[in-house]
Amino acid sequence: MHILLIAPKYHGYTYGQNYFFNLGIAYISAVLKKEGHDVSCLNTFHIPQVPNCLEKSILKCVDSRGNIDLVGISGLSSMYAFVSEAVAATRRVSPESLIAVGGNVATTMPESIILDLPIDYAILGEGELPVIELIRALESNESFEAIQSLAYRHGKRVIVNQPGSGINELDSIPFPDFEGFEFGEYLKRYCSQGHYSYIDNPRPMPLLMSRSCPRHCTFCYHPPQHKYRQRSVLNAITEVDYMIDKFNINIVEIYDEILFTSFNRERIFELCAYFQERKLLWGCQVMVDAVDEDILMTMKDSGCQTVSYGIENISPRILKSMRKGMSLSKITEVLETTYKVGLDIQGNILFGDSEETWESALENLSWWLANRKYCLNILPITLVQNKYLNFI
Ligand code: B12
Ligand code: SF4
Repeated sequence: MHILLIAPKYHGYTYGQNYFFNLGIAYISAVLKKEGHDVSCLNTFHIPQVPNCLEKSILKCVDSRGNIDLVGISGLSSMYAFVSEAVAATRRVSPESLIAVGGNVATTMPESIILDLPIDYAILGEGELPVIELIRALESNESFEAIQSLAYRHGKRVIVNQPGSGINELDSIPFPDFEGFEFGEYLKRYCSQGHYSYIDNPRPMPLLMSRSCPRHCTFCYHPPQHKYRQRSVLNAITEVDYMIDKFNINIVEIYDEILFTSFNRERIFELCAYFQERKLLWGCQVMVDAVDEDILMTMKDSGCQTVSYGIENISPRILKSMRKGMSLSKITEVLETTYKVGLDIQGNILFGDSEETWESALENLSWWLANRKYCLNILPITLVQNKYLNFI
């Protein structure tokens, strides 16, 4: 089957800037190529901003292939406008192509996206298995009934099948298709800009070591049926070794929501030893209760530059309401230690929890002001349409 995959650019992106590589659709491309499909990829971050640029780029892909059977578009909920534009452009230049939308924009609102946009399918949650099964069903003219995590039109109705649980064995998934989405072009943007000013010729790669999260903070979205799963360290470092050989990468940006937890810390020591040996710089996100001074020093010595913490609030009442499972004393202890060890800190203070009061908001602001040295962001919580939040 001839497939075109479209990686979205996020709102506010200016052509030429560096950006965060879209791993999700690169994983989809890798499994489709492994299955023997003919896959074209369009990385919309690389499209110059000229009139009708998206449509012209899609047309170019369609023309170069003769025809495209299925167009797959990815997006977060915040990228709805982009997805809508990409769907309209696809319908104009290739009216016969089937269109499937994946990513959180589809996962969180499958019915509305199918009813509102002229698309054929929405893929919910992790897309590797459902997209392969969808294509098999299309090729053999079979029904879609048994395909988990698929939503589709049926007359005027939308059928949303049972959600699947994702892939259990993460090591079995092929490495993301970096080349397909012009990874060399992605790297060029980092070399010409000051994002990693402390290093000559920065060449970062994104890496995903786990999927989902063992926690259930109220404001954070995960498809409920996806459990927390981890790749083996060996599998992940094999991917990094490949990227060093292929693209000479020297920075690893770990996209995991939490790289390790208080119950699997041994991984971090293994990983640190590897980063140190390969002289790589790296950064990650963790919860404050997973680290201590020993771990932070090992991380620093191994090339870690930045640790991003899920802090979110300092009021015990709001932390409880958010289900963060953290205490202010642990937060302050870990921030102080991280600062002392010399790691850059990232983190947010969120406003707008359902229990928020003027008093708690002011309490947070005063704390934030008194702790400006940690450079934490202050952000509102944004609500999106999400029926799955009911599960919490
Ligand atoms: C890295 C990251 C970013 C990067 C950009 C990522 C990118 N280029 O896509 C940056 C830092 C820019 C970012 C920004 C934001 N992010 Co963010 N981010 C992540 C993070 C940590 C990892 C993303 C990732 O690589 N996941 C791993 C891949 C494998 O999963 P995936 O992308 O979902 O892809 C799978 C499926 O969705 C599906 N799929 C995806 N695309 C397609 C396409 C097709 C055709 C098919 C069939 C299937 C398919 O299959 C993929 C493989 O299984 C996730 C959390 C997470 N672990 O997912 C949050 C997450 C995606 N972010 C989130 C949010 C809220 C934001 C912000 C809105 C935050 C803010 N308030 O500013 C902004 C939005 C930016 C914008 N302007 O639109 C939410 C999204 C919620 C939602 N409903 O969309 C998440 C899920 C965090 C959370 N748990 O709440 N983010
Ligand atoms: S905020 Fe962080 S710890 Fe909480 S559920 Fe989301 S990823 Fe997990």
